[in-house]
Amino acid sequence: MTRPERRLPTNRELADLFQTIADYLAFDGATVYRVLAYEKAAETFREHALSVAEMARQGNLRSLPGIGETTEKKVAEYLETGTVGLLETLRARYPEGVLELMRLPGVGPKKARKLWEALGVADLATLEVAAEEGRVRDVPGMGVRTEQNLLAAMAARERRSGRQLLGVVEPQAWALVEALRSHQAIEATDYAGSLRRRRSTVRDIDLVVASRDPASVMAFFSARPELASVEQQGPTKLAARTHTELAVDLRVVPPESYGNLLQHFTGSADHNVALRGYAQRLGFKVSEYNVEETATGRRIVCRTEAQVYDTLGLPFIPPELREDRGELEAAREGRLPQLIELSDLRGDLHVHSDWSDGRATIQAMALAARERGLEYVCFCDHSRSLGMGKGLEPEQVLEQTEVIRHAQGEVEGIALLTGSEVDILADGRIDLPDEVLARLDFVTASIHSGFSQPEEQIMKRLAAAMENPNIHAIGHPTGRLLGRRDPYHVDVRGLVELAAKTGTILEINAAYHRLDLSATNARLARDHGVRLAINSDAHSPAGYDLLRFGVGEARRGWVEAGDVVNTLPLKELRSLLGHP
Ligand code: DGT
Ligand code: CA
Ligand code: ZN
Repeated sequence: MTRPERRLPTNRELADLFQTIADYLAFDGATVYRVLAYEKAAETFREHALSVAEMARQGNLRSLPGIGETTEKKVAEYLETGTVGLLETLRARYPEGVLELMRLPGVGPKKARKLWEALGVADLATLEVAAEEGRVRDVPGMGVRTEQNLLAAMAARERRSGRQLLGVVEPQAWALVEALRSHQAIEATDYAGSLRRRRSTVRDIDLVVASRDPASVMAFFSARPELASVEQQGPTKLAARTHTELAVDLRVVPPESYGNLLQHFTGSADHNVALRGYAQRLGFKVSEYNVEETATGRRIVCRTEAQVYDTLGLPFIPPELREDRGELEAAREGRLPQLIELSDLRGDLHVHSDWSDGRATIQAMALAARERGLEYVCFCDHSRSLGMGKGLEPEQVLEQTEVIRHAQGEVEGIALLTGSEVDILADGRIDLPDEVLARLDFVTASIHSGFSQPEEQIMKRLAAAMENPNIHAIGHPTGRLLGRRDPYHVDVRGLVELAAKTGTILEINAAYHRLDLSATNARLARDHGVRLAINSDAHSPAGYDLLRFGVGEARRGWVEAGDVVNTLPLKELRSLLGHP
């Protein structure tokens, strides 16, 4: 963010600078002695009570313990030029993201370097993909164990990193956007960043605004009651924090370059880097302000994002795809997916009622589904092992199917399907007898216990369910709870292959603390020809609102309507399920 002119760097800023140099040197293979010197300086700076920059200006830096001539020179260089040549050299050599790798427990400079060299892993995001795809285990000296430890460490880090759930942040972002839209000097405004890309967790709210009167926008926004504090404010930029501890960044530009700003701040950083590289090869320079034709210096400002891509000869790339996972190539070759939309969903195949742990009656859930424009809904209440007397015994399941048929007689305009979310027990048995399952329209099987079992046992359980001809789908297939619980030990590739072989549907559970399958796993599944279902797992009428999160996650996984069974008209769905 904007830093007031001529402000001296804080001690923390200098400490971070020296720590970064130390980390880079370690990654580069420098001597321990050299790395330690920078680390020691960082530590000293961080803890010193008076301004280190001020001391440096007065020539007193070497009075600090452990600070020698080299450090003194580097600080002077930074004060004078705003950077350090050594650091710039290292930055040119390695992406900064490799340093994140070294901060994972169990990953030192050597391992990080190996991951970078062998797999091109450049940051945590690419490491996560590599580990999820099972490529880390093939690096010499690493194995399945290492791969799992890395995934666990990344999940733990995500929990601590202050990222918040999309579903928690989105309503707050909407409230701010709506407030801005009510301001007469604002011509356009959106949230950008990871929120617009529909990442399941986000770090902050990035807001972009088109206006010819930034001063009045700033005055208006900084006084919003949602903001607990305004941390930095310039003529067109503002950084604030909400009462819920969310950071908010706001940027204002004139309407004619709104497309450039929106594109830039939607990111991801990886997508932007790739796009800039691509543009450069075409003779253009893309920035947050314009697209510049390098040869002529002509600057093209874009009112819309589509114009930014169009200037580069590309079709519009939906925000959910902008992660540098092949979207640029696909765009160039005219094979971007036709991503699924919320309106493509015709039904919901996983909702609960007050027969198990839901809070509303069958009738209420049916009417609410109809209100959302759905054509069918399937009641998948829990089987008996749910406990607390809430799961259904076999005879209750049959009784419920009668009640659903009766309810159907009283509700028009929506088809009510009978189903169950049956437990896959710890020993692989299914919690309801086959003759009961066979009488239901649609059966989802889920794991709700025995999460810490070894992979072999988990896979046996999943296989037992998928091979059962009465079971149509696996619910929340990896069991992850964002920020709270890692997936059970599931071999996702094996799961996907078996789903393809047995024709089992895999669910994208739309609850925003689940989003399971994840985008990466959903993409893997669709690439294997596995059919998906996007289900709300609603426990109340409001629960249908969750579907949009499932659709967002699916879009991030390149999923098209044709991959998702609950986009089918009921008749086609029924014949797919083997109940013509
Ligand atoms: P987050 O906040 O961690 O959930 O993820 P983002 O993607 O919202 O990241 P954020 O808020 O740091 O930055 C918003 C966007 O600004 C980002 O998606 C792309 C752009 N951006 C930020 N830093 C850089 C950068 O170093 N290079 C480029 N090319 N773009 C950047
Ligand atoms: Ca952000
Ligand atoms: Zn469940």
